[in-house]
Amino acid sequence: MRHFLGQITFVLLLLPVCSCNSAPSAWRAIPVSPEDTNEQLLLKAANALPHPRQLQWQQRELIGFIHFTVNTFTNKEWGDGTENPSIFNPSELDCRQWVKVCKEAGMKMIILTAKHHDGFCLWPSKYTDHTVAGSSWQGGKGDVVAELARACRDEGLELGLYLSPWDRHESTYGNSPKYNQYYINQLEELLTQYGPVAEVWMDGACGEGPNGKRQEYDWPSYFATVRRLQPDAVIFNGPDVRWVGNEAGYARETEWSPIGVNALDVLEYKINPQAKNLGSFEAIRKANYIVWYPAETDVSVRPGWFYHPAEDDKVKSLEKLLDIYYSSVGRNSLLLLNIPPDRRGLIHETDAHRLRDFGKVIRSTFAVNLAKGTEAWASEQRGSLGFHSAVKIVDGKDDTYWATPNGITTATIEFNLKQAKTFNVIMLQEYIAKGQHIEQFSIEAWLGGQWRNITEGTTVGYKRLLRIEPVTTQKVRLRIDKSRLVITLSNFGLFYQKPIQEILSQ
Ligand code: FUL
Repeated sequence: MRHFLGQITFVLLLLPVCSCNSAPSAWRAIPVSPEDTNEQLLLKAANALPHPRQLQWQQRELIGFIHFTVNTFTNKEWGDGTENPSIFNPSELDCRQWVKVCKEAGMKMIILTAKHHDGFCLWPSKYTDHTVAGSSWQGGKGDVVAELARACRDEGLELGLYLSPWDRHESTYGNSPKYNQYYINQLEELLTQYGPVAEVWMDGACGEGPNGKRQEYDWPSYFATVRRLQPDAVIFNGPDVRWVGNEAGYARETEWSPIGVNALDVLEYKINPQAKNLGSFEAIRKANYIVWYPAETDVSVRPGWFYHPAEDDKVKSLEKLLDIYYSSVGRNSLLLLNIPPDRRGLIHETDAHRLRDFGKVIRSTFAVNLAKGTEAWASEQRGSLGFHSAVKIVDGKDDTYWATPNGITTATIEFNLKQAKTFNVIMLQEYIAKGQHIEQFSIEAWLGGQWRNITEGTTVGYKRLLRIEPVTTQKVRLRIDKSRLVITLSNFGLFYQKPIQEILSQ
């Protein structure tokens, strides 16, 4: 994922909003003014809210990425578009095996490279002959997108599609209006023939066409096509979801979803996805608008995005995958983990095994929340009827939450676990339907007759996970030391991750 453009969809209460009617959807952003006081600015950031489709996307947490094309057969990472389609010939392609592997890992969706930069289409697009129809696989009658869509539907997974705008085969590439129409035609095929599509992945890579001209992508029309045909789909590198800024699998320690941007017109609207902090006070002070723009973290289980036999012994270790999970899902991001099928059209045994183990460890770790149903007292709570009391964060429900009254931005909650319990993973979740607010928190345990700090962090957002050395205690205290406008939390969790070998031997 490289060059980056994006824009935002938004819902906002009580504050001035900029609604851009020419944009592909109900699309709102909060204008920032140089006259805003610091308090006004933070209030604006606190009032940035996710669109329902962004909320739904975030709740998927972990999704699978499948890179598969002619590169799998030429052993390349980027094909140049001159490949003969006949080389695409997986001997045992089985999308049900991909789905099984992804499900065992705990994934909720699979995104397939329907077309990568080489321009080869995994479905029989009628706009080019550079497709599976020209391949030897299934005598040219096959359709990988259809097979995966069916397998996902049968197993209850959602489908996402990657359609690379950069196309090194198509002769109209570089002839901007013609190629834009070609790209839209292909989007239309993919978004009308395969049932619901939950995410459209638009890579920002852009090279020169055969005429030596650079292609000017018509992003607004691309986005409008997705909205028209699949209104519930999120667009990656578009209005809904941003790239986290690296391909290593790590979100920032401080990862905000409300961020500052400088322009809303998609052709001008640029953020630096690698910037250290996009949502800090300093970042939004410099911006022209504040928008809800959450991060997706993409990484491959192998060094490459595509399958290469030489990487069979370079599949990431279970410990590394767990570290990535805690540093992406556990840092207010969504993890998009790539598992490339091999030349048989199957996910290699090593990768499949690793993902099964990964799923086992995650399921085992989060099976029992030791804080669930415990006694909890908050120093502050909104209202007197108990709708937002402290127990709401240990009731095991995602749609109930503890909140402080407006303007109360520090608070503590004390939990009595009734008997000493041992935990080494802590989870916090803000109720992000109401925004992302927490800037600093710490956790204390009652140890040796006094409160001792056991860990601390900055942002929380949809989910924050912290791994610590095992602590055994009966009482835990959560301190929210700094927040914007108000505090909300929907869940608090204490978990114990057993030694990995113990989990795997069960
Ligand atoms: C990049 C592409 O160039 C890579 O090949 C891969 O698809 C990655 C996910 O995005 O921009």
